[in-house]
Amino acid sequence: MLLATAVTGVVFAASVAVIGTADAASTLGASAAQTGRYFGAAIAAGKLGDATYTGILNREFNAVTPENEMKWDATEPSQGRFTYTNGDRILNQGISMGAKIRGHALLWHQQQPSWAQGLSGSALRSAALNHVTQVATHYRGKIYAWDVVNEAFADGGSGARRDSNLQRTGNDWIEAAFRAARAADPGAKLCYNDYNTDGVNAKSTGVYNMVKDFKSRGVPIDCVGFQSHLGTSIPGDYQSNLQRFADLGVEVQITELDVAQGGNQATIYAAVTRACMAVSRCGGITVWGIRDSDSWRTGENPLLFDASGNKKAAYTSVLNALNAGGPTNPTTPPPTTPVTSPPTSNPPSGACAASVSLNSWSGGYVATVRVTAGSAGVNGWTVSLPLPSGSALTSTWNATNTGTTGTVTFHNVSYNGQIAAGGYTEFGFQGTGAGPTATPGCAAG
Ligand code: G2I
Repeated sequence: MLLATAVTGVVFAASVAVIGTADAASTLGASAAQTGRYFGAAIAAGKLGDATYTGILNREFNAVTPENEMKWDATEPSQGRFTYTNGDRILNQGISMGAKIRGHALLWHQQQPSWAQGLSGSALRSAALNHVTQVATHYRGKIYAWDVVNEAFADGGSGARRDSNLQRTGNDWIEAAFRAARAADPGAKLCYNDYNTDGVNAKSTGVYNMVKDFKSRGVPIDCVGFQSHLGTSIPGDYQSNLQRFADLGVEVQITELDVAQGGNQATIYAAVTRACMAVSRCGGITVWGIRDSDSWRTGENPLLFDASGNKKAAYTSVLNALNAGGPTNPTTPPPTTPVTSPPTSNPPSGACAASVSLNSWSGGYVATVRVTAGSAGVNGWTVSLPLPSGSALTSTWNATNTGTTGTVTFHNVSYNGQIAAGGYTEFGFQGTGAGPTATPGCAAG
């Protein structure tokens, strides 16, 4: 049986001339790596002291996702105050393993801090984009792929967006988030992630249409995550659904795999793995926890290791499917747009100076403005900046703006008006058309 599988793999590899080696590896990560893929797990900072847990983690996986630690409620518990302690624990665990780190999740209607739940309209839009910018900047250069937006589509047959406070800020909130994420970390792949999109259905088609639209308009999206929280069956068109997204030019990833324990668990795990292996643009698979006892699906025993850390039948079926090989993942890095950093001049005492960094694309830009205090520090500041003709400001974070075209002025918000002598703060805005090229004026007070 094993021999027959190996022979089939060789014939297949030879016929398509992109080779996934059929040499057997003995761990999930090493086996996935043979075809340029990763095999990851969602992990919890609170469990990193558990030797059985970290033993399996270090041995088996070459990617990690924070189960909760990089979510909005964890990273910005009060507005403008960012806490990265637990997120950094996950990051450092991943770095110590040489693993890819999937960031999860910048914007989601769940697990929002209560202050954000209480916002709406432009205040929420600005807060959300600021959150994306700040968190993606903190982890800049370290994240393989970000779930920029999670679960924004409705269940059922509508194929429409889910109602949420974020959706009520305007249908363009998702593309604004992707643009802000690209500006903050041009090296991370930017993903849209959802559940119940694992086969061809109204919901996955809604996502498909959004991705197609984004690709046609140059909105920066690199990948789509299929959570794959599965019950006792797998959609018959699971692989063809992955393929139709891949054909749009995005990487596809299985991001939160777990499967109810029942007669079919090992078979379903193998089918998911084979589907990813068969789609060259499928970058990898992440299971949502390590042992059954670590799962959010209490009592369903949906993972690859039992509560004692022993490998289950599902583990073996996944490993065999990985070792059977498949077309190699091309692992293309996302396109990056250069960020220009103009020189900052030293402002005089009691005054301030401002400089702009731009990240532009065809039809729009994100600007980051640095406000630097002179040798006396400032208590309050106003920046004025002429926008080129045809440019219009669409959102601002960490400042309030007056006007959206022509010369726009920006004033500090409550938490960033005071800047110590020689120190600086930054605010940002997004606009349509060409970005500003003039040097901004800055007035203190
Ligand atoms: O719900 C399963 C997953 C669906 N897709 C997005 C994922 O981010 C989501 O993960 C789960 C975590 O596995 C749970 O651990 O998201 C839940 C929140 O919606 C997480 O549960 C929360 C509990 O609700 C909190 O009470 C608890 O404080 O976990 C927190 C940390 O343990």
